[in-house]
Amino acid sequence: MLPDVQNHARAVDDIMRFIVGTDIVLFLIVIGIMLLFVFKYNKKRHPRAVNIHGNTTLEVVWTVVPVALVLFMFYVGWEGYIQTRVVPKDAMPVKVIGRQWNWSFQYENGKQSDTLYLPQGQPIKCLITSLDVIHGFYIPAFREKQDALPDRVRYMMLYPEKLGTYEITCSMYCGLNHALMATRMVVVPKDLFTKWVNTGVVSVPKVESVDTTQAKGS
Ligand SMILES: [Cu+2]
Repeated sequence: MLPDVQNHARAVDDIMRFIVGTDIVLFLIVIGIMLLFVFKYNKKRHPRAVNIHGNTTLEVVWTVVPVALVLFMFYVGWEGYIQTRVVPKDAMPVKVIGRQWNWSFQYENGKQSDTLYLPQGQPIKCLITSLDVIHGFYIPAFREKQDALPDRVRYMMLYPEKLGTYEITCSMYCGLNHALMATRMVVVPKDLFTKWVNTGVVSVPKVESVDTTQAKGS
């Protein structure tokens, strides 16, 4: 199955929830034990402090548990990351050009656009660069971000599985009008896209739903 953008976004969200959830649980355990010890070992109950030397079980537990947690976080994060790095053979290249202060897109046949129109279900390899300073090509709904560097080309994979309009912004402060450096990505049916990219005369219909932050499963 094509690793669609919903899957990738879900992978990012899942690992985020797992990390925050683990943090909350660990925080509560640490604070809980601290409060318990304040109560249990106060001066009234234990007037004389006693030193404890070595506890192998405890040391094994506090080494193995965090290592397992961190490895698991890495594994899930890596799995999500690799989805965005592997380039399928049928990926369609689209040049993404950042400049102060707008984005433009160039397709295989040379057609240019300031809105990123993409065919649904087609893996897209964005080839990202900049004409001046460093910008950041960022699509929040897809949970994907890649720096646009002058004189260099970086790539980013997109799997637009769901029709809709998505926000594109610049994530790297790049000067006076950085905040205005935004455009849209519009995912349209494949046949409409083919007509648009080849003739340019077919107007792509405005897609109703504006999905700026969420990439919900279909
Ligand atoms: Cu910018």
